[in-house]
Amino acid sequence: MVMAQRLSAEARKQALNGLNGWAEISGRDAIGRTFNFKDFNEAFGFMSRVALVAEKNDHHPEWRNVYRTVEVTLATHDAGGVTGLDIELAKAMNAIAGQLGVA
Ligand code: H2B
Repeated sequence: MVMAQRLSAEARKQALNGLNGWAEISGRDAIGRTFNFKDFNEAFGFMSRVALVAEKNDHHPEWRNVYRTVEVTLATHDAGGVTGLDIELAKAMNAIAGQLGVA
């Protein structure tokens, strides 16, 4: 599969530099971000839009929604770590959040 190679620590760090809000998850080869929206409607709208991207790319987030916050963890389970697929999904999530007014 394309881009399903685990990123080295260095490549991961590099990719995170360009990804507002994302950081390494401690104790696990994964990245995470918590998004804070205006209300539940926007949080769920975000999740709906991201779900379409996830299905299209066959690459899915681990996430938890509490009212207006969405806590996301991204890893490629097949690869046992962070791959380019996670970086692409993180970028797409930032773009969608941006459309909803969340930097
Ligand atoms: N999502 C994530 N995050 N990691 C995977 O390894 C993964 C996935 N694998 N979505 C896909 C689905 C795989 O299970 C299917 C069969 O393509």
